[in-house]
Amino acid sequence: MAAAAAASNVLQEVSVEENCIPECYVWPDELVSPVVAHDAFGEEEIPVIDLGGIEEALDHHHEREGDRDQYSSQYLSVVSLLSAACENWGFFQVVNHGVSVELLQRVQAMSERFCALPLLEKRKLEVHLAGDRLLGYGFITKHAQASKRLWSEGLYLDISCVSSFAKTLSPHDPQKQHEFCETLEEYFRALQKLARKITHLLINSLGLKPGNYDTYAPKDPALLRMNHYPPCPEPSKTQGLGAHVDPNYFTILHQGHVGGLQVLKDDVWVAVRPHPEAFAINVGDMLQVISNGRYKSAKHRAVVNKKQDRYSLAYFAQPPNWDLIVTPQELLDSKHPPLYKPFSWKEYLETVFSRNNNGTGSYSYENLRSVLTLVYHM
Ligand SMILES: O=C(O)CCC(=O)C(=O)O
Repeated sequence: MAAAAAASNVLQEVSVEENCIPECYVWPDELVSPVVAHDAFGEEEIPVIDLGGIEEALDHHHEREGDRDQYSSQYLSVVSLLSAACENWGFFQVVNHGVSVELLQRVQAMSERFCALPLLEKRKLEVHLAGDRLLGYGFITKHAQASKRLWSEGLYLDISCVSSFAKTLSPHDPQKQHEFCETLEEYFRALQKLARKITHLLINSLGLKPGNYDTYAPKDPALLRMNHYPPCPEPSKTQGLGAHVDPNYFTILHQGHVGGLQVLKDDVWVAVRPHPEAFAINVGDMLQVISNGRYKSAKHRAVVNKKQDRYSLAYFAQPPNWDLIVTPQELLDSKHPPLYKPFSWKEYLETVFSRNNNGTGSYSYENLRSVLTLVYHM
């Protein structure tokens, strides 16, 4: 009963019966199976990489021009762990990443406060298309098959819309506006810094010239999505977020203390153990292209549970600002011919959106997972 009450409070559009979920949330068996519980952690886990102690190497990165003898063994060991994780998993967790626990707690608390608002309040930020991105609040339908809905709600935002969102939510309360802006802007800045660290490590791990960092820097502003997965009376019948790959460069996810993130590895769903002080990072399609398929854009999903609300924050680092996304020449030779046709980021997003829409307003799971392979593979 507690679960049902909480769910109806958040997924306010539907009235949830005591022990079952409405039909519109029940996904076809083949799209939820095999079901793996949110806390079914196995022996195999995604690699956890400690970023502590590599600041100095990162600060002087540009001076080293790829001369590996000049890096500490600690730095080189981080680079090789990251490279193996991106090749084998497309996913890894990082600890000692430089983002303070206090800030993580503040953003998490703000996300909880936002989700607890009445639906009408949240809908003041109704989701809309702004250039190449969605911004605002909505029930995410992106991954839904046919008319099936996801057991989640989300707020998309970037640093440029934070202050207008704050004014819309609390028009008569400057203090609340200030808190909202300060917390989120600080989070964006901290994550931008972390994204830069990760980019440096990626460049080095791929064997690209570190002096060219600016060429590979993610384009700002990044997109953030706050996800909320309310407790669900029948978690095995629905999905928080269906299986998908991320189209962007790479994603930095904070998942609080409740499990739910699962990664597909060798056709097996692996539950990612939550670590409130860590970030989970995954390769997106654009990094797969830049690495010429060496790094895998990993399929992942979010499952829900009966008892606990789950919150996550996904920071989507955008690809570098190139006219065409292509594998750099440095990584190509006769043994490594380019695997992907050149395309622009704008074109890629349009292809993803149009192929997934099917002209019906609903999205196809099959198409969603294979745009890179089906359309852009040589
Ligand atoms: O909440 C999670 O664990 C996954 C989030 C995610 O995959 C996304 O926002 O695209």
